[in-house]
Amino acid sequence: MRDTQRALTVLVAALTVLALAGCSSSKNETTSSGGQSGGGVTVTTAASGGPTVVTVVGGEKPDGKYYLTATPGSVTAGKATITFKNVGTKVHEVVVLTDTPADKLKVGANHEVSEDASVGEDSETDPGKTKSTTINLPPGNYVMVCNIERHYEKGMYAAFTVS
Ligand SMILES: [Cu+2]
Repeated sequence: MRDTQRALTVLVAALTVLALAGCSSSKNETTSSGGQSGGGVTVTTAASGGPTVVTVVGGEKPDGKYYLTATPGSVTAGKATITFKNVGTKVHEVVVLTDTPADKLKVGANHEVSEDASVGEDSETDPGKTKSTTINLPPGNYVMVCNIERHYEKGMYAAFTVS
């Protein structure tokens, strides 16, 4: 019986730590919201008013091509957190451009595309690493590219729509 009580005490302590950790991390994400009255722990997620989360995954394929995927590929206008996961073995990045169409961007002599139309980016990200940026996106057609030399030419881009 004593062992059970001790186990329960440990469990309650662990849950308290988790609740405190959740509380402090949610504070960073709720700076612009009014918050809820009535006490208790308020956890803000993308589903309850935070930025829309777009997960971008990029890497290399066995055939020598590179790829970039954005999920979801279409969001509503407003703040969006663009989280880039580099699942490849080379350094990659994501630049969000208003240039379109996605597969017809002009490639310069340096084998990169112009970033004049950039609205934000997760710059050079090491293999296995993740970077995030939160940007405000007006409605329009966008393209996400990895603008490291020759990567766009190898297929590292994804069309993206904001409505
Ligand atoms: Cu790349």
